[in-house]
Amino acid sequence: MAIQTTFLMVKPDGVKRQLVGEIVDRFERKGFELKGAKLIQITEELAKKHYAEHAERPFFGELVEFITSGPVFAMVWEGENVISVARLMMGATNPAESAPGTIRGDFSTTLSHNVIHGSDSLASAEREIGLFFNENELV
Ligand code: IDP
Repeated sequence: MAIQTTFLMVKPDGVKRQLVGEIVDRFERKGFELKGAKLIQITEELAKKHYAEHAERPFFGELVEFITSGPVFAMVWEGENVISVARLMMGATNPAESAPGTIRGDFSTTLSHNVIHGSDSLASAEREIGLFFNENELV
C-alpha cells in the first residue's frame, strides 16, 4: 500500500464550464482526501515553469496561452496510489481516445481543452505541488 499525494488542476475550460464540483465529487467518492485547493489565475511565468518539459514542442505557446486564459482550480489530493489512479480517472490525454466514464472521456472532445491536469509521477507530483502551494496552504 502506497499513500501518495498528487497535484490535480481543473483547467480554464473546466472552470468556465462549471465542472469543478463534479470533478471534486468524483475524487471524494473514490475515497481520496483533499489536502488543499484554490482558484487561481496562473501567471505566464508559472505556466512556463509548470509546462517546462514541453518548452521545445510546437504547441508550447498555445499551451501557455490556454492555461493562463482564465482561472484554474488547483488541488492536492492524498490516497492510496493516487497518482496513477487519478490518471486513470482522468482518461487518456487526447479526449478522442479517453474512455467513457473518465473525466476527459465524459467532458471533452479536444486535445488542447481537455479539462484536467494531473501529475504523472512521484517526482512531478512533488515538483508541481511545490510550484502551486505553500506548506501552510495544505492540511
Ligand atoms: P497530460 O496532460 O495527459 O499529462 P502531456 O503530454 O503532459 O499530457 O501534455 C500536456 C497538455 O498539453 C495536454 O493535457 C494537452 O492539453 C496539451 N497537448 C498535448 N499534446 C498537444 C498537441 O499536440 N497540441 C495541443 N495541445 C497538446
